[in-house]
Amino acid sequence: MTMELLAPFTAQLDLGSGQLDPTHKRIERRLMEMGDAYLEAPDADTLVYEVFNLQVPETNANILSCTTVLQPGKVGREYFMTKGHFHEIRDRAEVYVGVRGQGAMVLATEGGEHEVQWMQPGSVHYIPGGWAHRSVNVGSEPLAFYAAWIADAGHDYGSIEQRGFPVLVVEEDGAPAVVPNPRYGAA
Ligand code: S6P
Ligand code: ZN
Repeated sequence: MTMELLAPFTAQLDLGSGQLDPTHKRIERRLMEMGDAYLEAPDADTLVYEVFNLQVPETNANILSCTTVLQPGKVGREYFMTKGHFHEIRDRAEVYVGVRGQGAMVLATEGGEHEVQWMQPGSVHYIPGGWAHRSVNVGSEPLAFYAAWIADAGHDYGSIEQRGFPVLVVEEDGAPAVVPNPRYGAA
């Protein structure tokens, strides 16, 4: 079997800003392009998060990775969060490492099982195949984390746009609370 020999590389993760240098590709997500992700309609086109990617060929022999920097803020009672996704190839796993700030990772299976894990600097999270995942900034400073996953995984955003997650992370009396999502499963 022949294999493609790639050049090794090193990037620097800034533990303060969460940015990667060099960044091969940067993505930004603003409130208005997050569709109906929040219960309430956002009233401004605020920057919610940025993703700083290290690109490699998207095969199952490689590992893609990036950092995400998620700003603090809320829409109604819901904290700023990522869109959330399943991997297109469902069994592909992923690892997250908390770098800065305080967060919640909401996980759910297609069968409706769900779990919330708390993210902080140094927390390491294993996301097995079959679990959709969304990150939520429950603190007052940016939430930054590093993620690495099998490079052919792909992203299925449509399933989450249609069904949502079974639970939401909202502010209740000044602290994060996990509550049922009244719209879960609605087409
Ligand atoms: C990729 C990994 C993360 C997210 C990023 C943004 O598999 O889970 O890099 O892509 O945190 O979230 P989302 O849901 O908009 O892709
Ligand atoms: Zn992922």
